[in-house]
Amino acid sequence: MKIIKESVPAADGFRMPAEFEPHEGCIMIFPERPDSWQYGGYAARRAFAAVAEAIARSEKVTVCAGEAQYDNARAILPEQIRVVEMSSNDAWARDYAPTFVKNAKGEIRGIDWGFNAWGGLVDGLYFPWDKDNKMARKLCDLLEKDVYCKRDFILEGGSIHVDGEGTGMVTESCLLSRGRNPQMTRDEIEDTLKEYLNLSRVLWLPCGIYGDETNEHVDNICAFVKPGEVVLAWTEDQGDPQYAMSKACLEYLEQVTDAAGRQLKVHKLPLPKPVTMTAEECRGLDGCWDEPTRSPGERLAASYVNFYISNGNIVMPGFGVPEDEAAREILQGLFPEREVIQIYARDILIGGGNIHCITQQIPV
Ligand code: KQY
Repeated sequence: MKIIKESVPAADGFRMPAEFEPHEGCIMIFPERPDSWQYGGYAARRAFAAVAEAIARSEKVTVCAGEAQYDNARAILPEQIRVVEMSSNDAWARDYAPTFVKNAKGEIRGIDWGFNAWGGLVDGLYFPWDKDNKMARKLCDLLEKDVYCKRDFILEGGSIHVDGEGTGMVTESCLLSRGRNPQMTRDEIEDTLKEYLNLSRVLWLPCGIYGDETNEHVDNICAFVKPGEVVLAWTEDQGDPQYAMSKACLEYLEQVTDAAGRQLKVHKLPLPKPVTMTAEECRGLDGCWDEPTRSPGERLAASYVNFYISNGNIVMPGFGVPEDEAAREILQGLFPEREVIQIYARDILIGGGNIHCITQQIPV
């Protein structure tokens, strides 16, 4: 594995493909930390395993497991899933597995961004994050891909979406947050995204999902379903603080064009009614000195937009609520060629993200 520091992907002819382009496979990490996952992570591991199994129906899945969970992972995951022992601080593959870029010859390289647990010592979510920060390079080594070193720029994979045709999408609340790259201007951040992902236009949504502790990653509020079309998390409840947030995003999306000059078609994807932590769930979480914890009644950042596009399926969350079915039908209509698989994902949501956050695609 070569570590590339002297050039950038766009200059070398590499671009980040859209998630709906073909995949070689998907990377996941097995959850275990007891302050993120209730009751020692038992239910979370079952939910992750269901996601891995659904994705493995149409692409190769690699699950990284720490030493303590390796045997369990190997025992409960189907045999076609590759399990490798790799240490991490938590289980958010989207955010610290490599972002992959591809050139016209079909060569794939990784990008190793800096990771500081969603805001470092300003408003990060745990300390330390050193093992997570090494995963991108370790995975590129495992997959025999050269890797661009961009550790001086803090970025998580969940904070970017691309259409594969030169358009990127981020949120201002996240990319301009004080805990990430406060020394950079908005233009400098945008130029970095353009150079590394090979974009000609970056769309800056103002915000994301209410209460999303990542400073509102884009992957929880809005996603491309094809070039020129997005799904946006939506609520009609004007009494919900999310209403103004989704409306601000809609108004922004209605007045921009993408890299190809298209006006975006926006599909609204209704959110579930607020999903909140129970006292029983809170009792199941270990504490972590000086770090935020959950409290009974706390609203979680539940959104159906946090789905994964695999080669053959859409793997989306369900929350065991009546709104699940309408959301499934909308996504099925938007992706007629891929069967939608809905997985009960409350135990992933409790950790602070969802199915998109725990997966990272490797393009073909
Ligand atoms: O990408 C994500 N949504 C990760 C959230 C991490 C939360 C840590 N508890």
